[in-house]
Order: sequence, then structure tokens, then C-alpha cells
Amino acid sequence: PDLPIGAPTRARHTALTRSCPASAQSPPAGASPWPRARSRASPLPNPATTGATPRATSAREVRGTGDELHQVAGNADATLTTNQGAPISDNQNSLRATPRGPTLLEDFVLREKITHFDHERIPERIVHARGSAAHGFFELTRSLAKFTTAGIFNRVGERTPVFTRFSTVAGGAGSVDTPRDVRGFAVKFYTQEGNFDLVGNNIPVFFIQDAIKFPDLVHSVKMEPDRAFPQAASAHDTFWDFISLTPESMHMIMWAMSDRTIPRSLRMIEGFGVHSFRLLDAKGRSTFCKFHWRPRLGLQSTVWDEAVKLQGADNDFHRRDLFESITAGNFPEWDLAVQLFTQEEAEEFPFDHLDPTKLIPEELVPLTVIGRMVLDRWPDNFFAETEQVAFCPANIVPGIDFSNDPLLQGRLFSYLDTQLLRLGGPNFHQLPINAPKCPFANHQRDGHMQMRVPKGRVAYEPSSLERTDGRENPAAGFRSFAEPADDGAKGRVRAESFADHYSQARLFFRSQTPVEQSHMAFALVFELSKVETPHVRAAIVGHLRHIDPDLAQRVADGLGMDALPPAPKAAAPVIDMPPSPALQIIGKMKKTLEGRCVGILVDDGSDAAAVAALRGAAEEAGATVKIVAPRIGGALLARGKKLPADGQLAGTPSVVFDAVALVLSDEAGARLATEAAAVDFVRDAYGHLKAIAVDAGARAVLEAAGVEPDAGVIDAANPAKFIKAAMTRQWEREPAVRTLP
Ligand code: HDD
Repeated sequence: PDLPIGAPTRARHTALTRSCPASAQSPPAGASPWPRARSRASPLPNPATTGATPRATSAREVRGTGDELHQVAGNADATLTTNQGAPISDNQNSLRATPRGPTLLEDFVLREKITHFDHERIPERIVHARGSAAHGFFELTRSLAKFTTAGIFNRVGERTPVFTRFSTVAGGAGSVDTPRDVRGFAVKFYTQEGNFDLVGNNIPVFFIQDAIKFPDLVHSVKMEPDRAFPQAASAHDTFWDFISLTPESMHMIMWAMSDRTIPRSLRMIEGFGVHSFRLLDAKGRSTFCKFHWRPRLGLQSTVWDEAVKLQGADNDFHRRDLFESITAGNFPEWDLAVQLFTQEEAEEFPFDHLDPTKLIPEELVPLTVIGRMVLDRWPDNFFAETEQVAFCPANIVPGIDFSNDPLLQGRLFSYLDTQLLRLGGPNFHQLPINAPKCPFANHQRDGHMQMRVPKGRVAYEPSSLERTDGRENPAAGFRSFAEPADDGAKGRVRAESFADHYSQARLFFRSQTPVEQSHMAFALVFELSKVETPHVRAAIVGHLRHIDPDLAQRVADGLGMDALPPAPKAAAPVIDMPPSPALQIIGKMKKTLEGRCVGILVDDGSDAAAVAALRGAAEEAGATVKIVAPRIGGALLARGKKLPADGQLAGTPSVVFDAVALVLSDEAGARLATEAAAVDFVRDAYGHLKAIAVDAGARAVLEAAGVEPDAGVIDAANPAKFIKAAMTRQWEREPAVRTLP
């Protein structure tokens, strides 16, 4: 009620605080309106806990010695306390001088809570800020004992715990999941001999050959510093300017412009350790090794228009997909394969394997599968695990060693350095997600956030006083490969063997199917069309001429250029290598619905039997099925019951599915034919080359969407045919829906 100014103070107080449960304990009639001492002396009940009998001791019981501090699983009975352990009586109201007076500085409960909140964010990663991760295990299926002493690659059948984080590179932590971008693929193996981090990407090569160029590369792709856009996108002037002046990036650019950078799911990407590593046997002999992760679900990507629309439909598309599949028990799985080769073999390659812009074609050095990784547990807490996990390529174990790849050598410094800033000090390895799961001991002491309480007077080694934390172990300790030093002179140089920037770019382009090649040309035209500076566009097309003249011409035409710009001088002759079909995506797609998702659009009056048949067939084929309806409450089916919906039509467009079916009554079909969300549902599924099943009622929506039925548009009465079509994309439809350069 409106209160006149100057109305009795007590009435005003009661009215203004009426909705606040704790204050609603209005003083009894006749008592002082300001029962200050009383309200503070006896804790006011929290509406959420009233009725529960707090076990005041339970919070205290879990405190005490070191490690239990990490055990903070929910304890509904515990009394709320401050971080110092003082029980809290009131978590709804701060301490005030009078009920309507100022808040007191004395309120340590308030100050501690707000201070902690103010410090909740830590600096996000400068690259790979946005990521999603999961726990799992690596199981060795084939021993590498002949090549390495590393325990994880020796004991067949052993399961090593892992924590794997996938990421985009350019965007901030709050950016979207589906930009065109490289995906990070970082695996921390908690081995019995220490943590081994394989910090890779979903692309086997990199943009630059030397780590000293990394800050420039990253500054060029990040949002432009004066205007702070574009976020999470390479389609802008500074990136392409840098690239145009960095010919060594051309091979990686071919990968970046392929559909590899717009994956359908993190469960369907490959991973690569990129660099050559060394495996060392007991005698210290070395074999070079490249690591590859192969998804059991096969590779799969989206098409560009779909990736763009996914950004609107679901910013968290990949994170949600990983979460949903793991929590549903559909654990994603990858094979770990290695390419092994000797120094002598490496010398015969027509490229330098120490150059991280080069891959070793599988046709040259075949892959051997040695194990599998299964991700079977979503983290309990995003911040504590996914955000605080700190990967570092220098985390390596006995039996594995680095190569002289100059990019790797620089990375060995960068990661520890960045973690010191990001995680606030030198003890981040003690965080549960980063700590080794094997014993660890040394004499490093003190520092910010020291969690351990070492005992004794000796914090050094050697010592004759008392034996404390560990001694070196020449027999089992880490050893570096005794590589003979090469007799060149010291200097800031690039090896001549790194000079060929175009041959493998050509190899990659020419190994693709025509569909994939046209997607690459399309991506180049799209990205360069966002570049405002004509000379940058021209410079890129100039480089493309060395890679493939036809590609250069198609991109030039797509950009509306009158003539082909000149090609820059190549530092080394461009050679033709035999195509490597293993580099395709389409060739590596699996004809399966496993791990995929089918959406069925229904409305009141949809035929229950038809819905059940489609659902049954899709689930039988391994897909997840989601029901979409105009209302989330569901639809009342004809000859059936009310079917609850998993998604409301407006918020569940077809981009989130791999294939769709529409089962509609004639009335619903006619109604939805005038509903933009339903028409877009069909039009997008068609444009994104997906299989579509429709019954008679749904044909009205099909017509409204202007969809020409083709081999991928199937009668809903034939679920088996629909499932077969849904196992792949309808590539032959593409020329009907978009003009590709
Ligand atoms: Fe890096 C993070 C992968 C080159 C410096 N990098 C980071 C992550 C991945 C990669 C997957 C995220 C790890 C996570 O999930 O926390 N980086 C690569 C690959 C590269 C590469 C495959 C080339 C083969 N990186 C590279 C270079 C440098 C860095 C050349 C610097 C000289 N990378 C970093 C970093 C990051 C990082 C700044 C940011 C956050 C972090 O390390 O923890 O140190």
C-alpha cells in the first residue's frame, strides 16, 4: 500500500520488508520496534532450512588434516560456516546498525563472502579459453616395450586415468562452441611415473615453424585491439594480413578452411600430438613417434551455414553434446595410434619432420593402434577441474623425450609460465586436478597457496642429517636422449629443410573429395570477403596459385577479382606427393547413427504408431531421439497418449539434429506450414544436407519450405530407408541448395 510520507516508522518498516522472510518476524505488539539485540542474539531461521535439524558438528568433523580439505561433497546436514569455520546464523541479512540503518564494517560474514565472490574469476587462458573436459581412462592394447620404457606403453591391459580437455582457440571463455576454429585436444595421463600431457589439436600441423612467432599469430587472430571485434573468428583483416606474410602457414590454412574446423561433435574429431616425439628404450636408443587420436564414432563435420546457425540455437552445443552423451552412458572413445620411424627413415622423407607445418602421410608411415581412451565421467565441478587444469607439453615421463622441433621447444617454456600467472603461483600442481596420482616428493617449499605441511628440518638434498623428501634415482629417473650435437654455428636461423611451404598444402587439397574441395574454396571466399583490405585478399590468392591453380582461380572468381594476382616467389620448388585419402573427412565418416541425434517433430493428432516406428528404428541404430513439439508439455497423439516433448519447436531448430522426421496430422501440417519455426526446421535440415522423413500431413510444411523431394526426403512410413539415409549427409543435394565456388 502507498504510505504517506511521515507515516509511523514501524508501519513503514513492516510494509517495506514484508517480502523478506527473516525480517517478517515482526516484533510483538507493544515491543520496541527495533529489537536489535534480540534479533542478533537469536539466529533468524532460514526459510530453506527451517524444519531441518542441523548437525552442528558435521562440518567440523571433515576438517582437520590436509587432504580432507579437498573433500567437499554436498553435506545437506552441515551448518553453514565462514571459511574460518565459524558457524553462520543468518545468510540472508547483513549486519546493520539499525534495521534500516547502515551496514556495519564489522560484518565479517558479509565481507568474507563478498571478497571471495569478487575473486571468483581467474585470468582466462590467452588461447584455448573456452573448453569442455571429461575424466576417463587410457587402456593399452599393444605394447611398445620394444621402443620405450614408459610404463603406460608397456603394460597391456593397464588402465591409466586421464583428464581430457577440448577447446576452441581464438574465442574467450564465454564465446560460442561452433566458430570456424582449430580444436584443442589436450590429454593428461596420470601415469605411475608422473603426469604425461599430450597437448595437441585436431589438426596435425601448425601455422608457424618457430615459437617466437606465436604471440604474433595469436594477436592477429584475436579480436582487433582497437575495436574489440570480431570475437572467435579468423575472418578479419589482421589474421589474413599476418597469414599473407607468413607463407609457412599455408598448409595449416588448408586444414583451417576445411570442414575439420567446424566439427559436428567433440566426440567426432581426431587429435594429433603434432610434433615428432622420441621413444627411448632401456639402452637409451631412440625411435621417433607421432601420436594420433582416432574417434571410434568416425569423423564428422557440419556445413558452414549449420555451424553459423548453431551459434544462435545453442552456444554450448559441443559442451552440451559431450555432457549429455557421457551422462547418458554413451562414452566417447578414441583409439591411440602411433607412427614410428627411425632417424634414417626420416632422412629419406621429402620434407623435414621437425618442421611442425609438415605431416607424415599414413601412406608413408602407417599408423599402429596401441590403445584406446574412454571418457566416462563428467567433472563434478567446472571451475575446480576444467578451468584449473593446467596442461604442459613439458610434462613427460621416463621413456619419452622431445624432438628438436623449434615450435615444441618454445612450448616447453610457455605453458608453465602461463600457469604461474593464471593459477596464481608455483603450487598449482597441488590442485587435485593437476596433482600426479603417483607419489611425488622433492624439496621445493613454500610459495603462494602452499597446501602441504612438510615436516622436519631438512629441505635440501644431499643431507646427512635426516632423510626427508626423496633422492635422485639414476636407474629409474628421467633421462634425455643423448643426441649428438650438430656442428653448425649458433644463430637465429631457419633450417633450409623448412623452406618448402606449399607442397604439403597441395597434398592436403588434392587429397580431398570434390565436395570437400569446394567447401574449402567456399570457406576461403567467405573469410576473404570479410577482409576489407584488397591487397591482403590478393596476396592470399597469390599464395593459392602455388598450391593449386584451379583453387586460386575459383577463389579469385568467388571474390569477384578481374584477374589472378601475382604469385609470390616460392622459397623452394613445389613438389607433387601422391594423394593421401586418409586426410579426407568424408572418406573417414562412418555410416552409422551411433552417437547421433534424430529429432521428430510432432503436434496434436500425430500418428502414435508412426512416431513409435521411427523412434524405434533410430534407437535401434544407436541414435538418441528427441521429440520436438510446438509446446514443451508435448502433443496428444492420435491413437495414443500425450507424448512429452524434449524441446519446444522455437528453441529446438533442426540444426541440433543429424536427421529429422515430421509426423503431423493434416490439420497440424496446414497450421505449421504458416509457422516460421516449422518451415525453417525443414528448410534448414534440407539445406544442411540431412535426411528428412515426412508423412502425408507433413508434406504441407515441406511445400511451404520450398523443398524439392530428393533421395534424402523419405516417406515416414519407411523407417528403414530413413535410417539408411540418415547415416550420411546428402552430398549430391548440395548443388541444389547453394552455389559453391
Ligand atoms: Fe598451445 C594452450 C595446443 C602451440 C602456448 N595449447 C594450449 C591448449 C592446447 C594447445 C590444446 C589448451 C590446453 C588446455 O586445455 O588447457 N599449442 C597447442 C598446439 C600447438 C600449440 C597443438 C602447436 C603444435 N602454444 C603453442 C605455442 C605456444 C603455445 C607455439 C607458445 C610459444 N598454449 C600456449 C599457452 C597456453 C596454450 C599460452 C594457453 C593456456 C595454457 O597454455 O595453459 O601457454
